[in-house]
Amino acid sequence: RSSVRCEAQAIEREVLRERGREQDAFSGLQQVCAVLGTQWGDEGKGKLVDILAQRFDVVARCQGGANAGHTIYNNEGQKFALHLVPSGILNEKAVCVVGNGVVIHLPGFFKEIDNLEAKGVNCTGRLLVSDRAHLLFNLHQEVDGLREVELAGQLIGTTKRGIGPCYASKAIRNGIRVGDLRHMDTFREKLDVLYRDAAARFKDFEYSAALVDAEMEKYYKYAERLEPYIVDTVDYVNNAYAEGKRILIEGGQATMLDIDFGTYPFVTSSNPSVGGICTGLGIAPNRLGDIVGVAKAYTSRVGSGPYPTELFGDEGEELRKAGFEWGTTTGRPRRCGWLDIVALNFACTINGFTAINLTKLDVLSGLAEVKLGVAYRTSSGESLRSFPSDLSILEQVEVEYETLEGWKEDITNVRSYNELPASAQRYVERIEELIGLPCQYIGVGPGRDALIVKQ
Ligand code: 2SA
Ligand code: GDP
Ligand code: MG
Repeated sequence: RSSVRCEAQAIEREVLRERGREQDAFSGLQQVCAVLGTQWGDEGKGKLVDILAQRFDVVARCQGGANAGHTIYNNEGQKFALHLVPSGILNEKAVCVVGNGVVIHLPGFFKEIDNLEAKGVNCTGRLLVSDRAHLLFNLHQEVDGLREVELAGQLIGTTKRGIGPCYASKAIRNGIRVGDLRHMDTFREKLDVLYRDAAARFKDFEYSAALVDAEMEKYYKYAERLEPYIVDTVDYVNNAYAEGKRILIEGGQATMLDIDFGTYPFVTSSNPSVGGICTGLGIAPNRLGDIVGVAKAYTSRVGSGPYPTELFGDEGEELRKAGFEWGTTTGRPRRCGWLDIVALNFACTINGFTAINLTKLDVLSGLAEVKLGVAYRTSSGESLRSFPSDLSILEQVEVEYETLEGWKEDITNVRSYNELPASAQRYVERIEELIGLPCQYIGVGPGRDALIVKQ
């Protein structure tokens, strides 16, 4: 039976691929495609998802929450900063799914919907929320802030959106899920447990019955408003798959911020790497087709934690300004540095990328030289083959760089690979050699059309 099913799936893939090839350069993509961050976030995942969404029926988020900030532009150049709503929302035909692995702050979610609708983007009937997703309350955000105060000099530099505390509630099995909004008779009791836990842990956390009551008042209304959005998304997504619909998955954050594989503890509290798709959406691993890793042509990081190829002073500032590297959610300046091949190779190993989207290549224009961090050396001179888990080693590694010639030309209007300056092509091809994967998509500007598809 399973071999018949495999055969049917292979035929289906071939049919879809063929159908796709007739349409455009992107449609060689398989039925299920994921777009994941390879570095420390903000690689430009949102832009690729927005572009690809035009060729997909379902666009789904599987992890993280409103810590994500995905900036996209419509054809008129109007800007949208999305946090919980998937970046497929501008494409009217796509149904957007917020999967079970996402943590949802309802006031923020409704505000995002209201803002979108005010800009003429219809969300009704095309935005679905998993009944299994966990609710993130204001109290989680408050606890996030209190934890950071406590960590003082060693703070994580979180977005203070309550992400860690909400996933902690989930893991400790105190969490309240979207589906619980259908049982308001027991909701107050559950919410009260969360409040009491926070109050027992933090002396500055304010707790009273009146505060819980006030929150309950809001949640009665939220429950009513959310009802039309709530579905069993595991069932929905898998049915869509069975009907041959095309599914695009949008990662939030990135592999180096993964709670298991990132620079722990300076990480987020979810799995932004490939495993998070299976646990956060209920899609089986053998259904994943293309897995596109999004890598900025340099690197950035917002928040604390080791960052071997970081540039300081004027050099870092120059990249920040050229790439407009300020947080989409918090407005914080992002730390900037050279592309880190050791970290990128690590992300390739973990995620099994089928292709890379190299973004913001245009930002490097005008530099006399560009550098690639190709290896790490420890203080004892040992060359490291893999990204170290030990932060005390990582903090002290010396990075070996390869220096390549830069290019002066503005490349923002280039749309075909052959028209890129020769040294920009050499930069891309050297990256491909070092990671053993094609940079199939190359970003040369923030707009939808500013993308080179390498044939
Ligand atoms: P959190 O809030 O618990 O997830 O923070 C933990 C670490 O994860 C980092 N993190 C991010 N890094 C880059 N971009 C993110 N999204 C926003 C954006 C960030 C912003 O798109 O710009 O606006 O500041 C994001 N979300 C989480 C965070 O910096 C911590 O290092
Ligand atoms: P995400 O979190 O990975 O979706 O990335 P963000 O949206 O937080 O940050 C990426 C920023 O770079 C956004 O402001 C995008 O509009 C912008 N961007 C994306 N791709 C490109 C590109 O190829 N060139 C330039 N100059 N900007 C880009
Ligand atoms: Mg971002």
